Amino acid sequence: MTRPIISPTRPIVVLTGAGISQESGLDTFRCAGGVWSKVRLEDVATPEGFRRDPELVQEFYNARRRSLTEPHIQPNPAHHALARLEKEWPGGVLLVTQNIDDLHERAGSTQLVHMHGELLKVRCLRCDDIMPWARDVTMDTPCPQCRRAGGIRPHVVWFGEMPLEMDRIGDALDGCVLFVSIGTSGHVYPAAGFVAAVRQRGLAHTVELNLDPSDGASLFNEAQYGPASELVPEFVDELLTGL
Ligand code: BV8
Repeated sequence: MTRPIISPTRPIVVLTGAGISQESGLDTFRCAGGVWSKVRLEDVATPEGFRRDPELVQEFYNARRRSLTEPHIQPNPAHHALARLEKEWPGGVLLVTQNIDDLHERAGSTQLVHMHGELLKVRCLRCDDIMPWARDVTMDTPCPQCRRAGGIRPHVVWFGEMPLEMDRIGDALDGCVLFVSIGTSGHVYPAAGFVAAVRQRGLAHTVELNLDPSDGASLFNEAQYGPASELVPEFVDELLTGL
């Protein structure tokens, strides 16, 4: 399908998944050797798993927090291209990420929703405080706010929990003229349902940029397959050249 003229005065919504961070050195979930091939998501990414063995879950996120804060883990050209798009697209860009890493922020994106939470934050179940956290957590770690131990958990959305800022995301999907899905398998809902919601309104052009076709590939008007660090900068260049 040829791409229609995208009015630069109208907003864009971008959805990203683990694939955009893969070339930065972070594992994806469902590719060969991915996170879910090493540990059962039921054990480490559900409230039931946390109740059953909280220290196992804390260590799963401690290991990912330690990896993310290693110096060689840096934003890649795809993250930087999206930060540039936000700066230069007159109609505004909302970046909705399923990722819990901070690579979009570090690349300069600010209009950003972490719908599955953030690895570098924790939440206290005793006082509901949400705080930045880059160190290890155990069930003995006291909350700096209420001083009580045993209540600190990753500020991450597990399976069966409601993703964050869904109203803001829904409003953005309703008003966008371009929806771009990058680096996601389209396997996890409700994120995987966003493209269908946008198509239903019939006012936006939908694009998939991925290493290979996602579960929802047939729902996109346009698709390009290859590494995000190559596809995303080219795609953003094309959008901005037309301004
Ligand atoms: C909820 C935790 C409801 C943080 C994650 C229908 C409707 C609603 C819900 C459901 C539904 N059907 C089923 C459900 C339940 C469930 C679900 O979707 N299950 C799946 C398994 C079928 N959904 C939920 O439970 C959600 N909650 O719906 O709540 C509710 C209602 C009322 C009240 C309470 C609750 C919660 C979902 C969030 C779960 N948490 N993670 C963490 O530990 O990270 S999700 C997990 O998968 C990851 O966080 C990740 O964000 C997410 C999606 O994975 P992807 O990012 O797509 O990664 P993946 O590896 O799968 O794919 C990578 C892609 O990149 C590949 O396509 C690959 O080709 C590509 N790629 C690789 N390298 C590159 C590349 N592309 C470009 N360049 C490269 N270099």
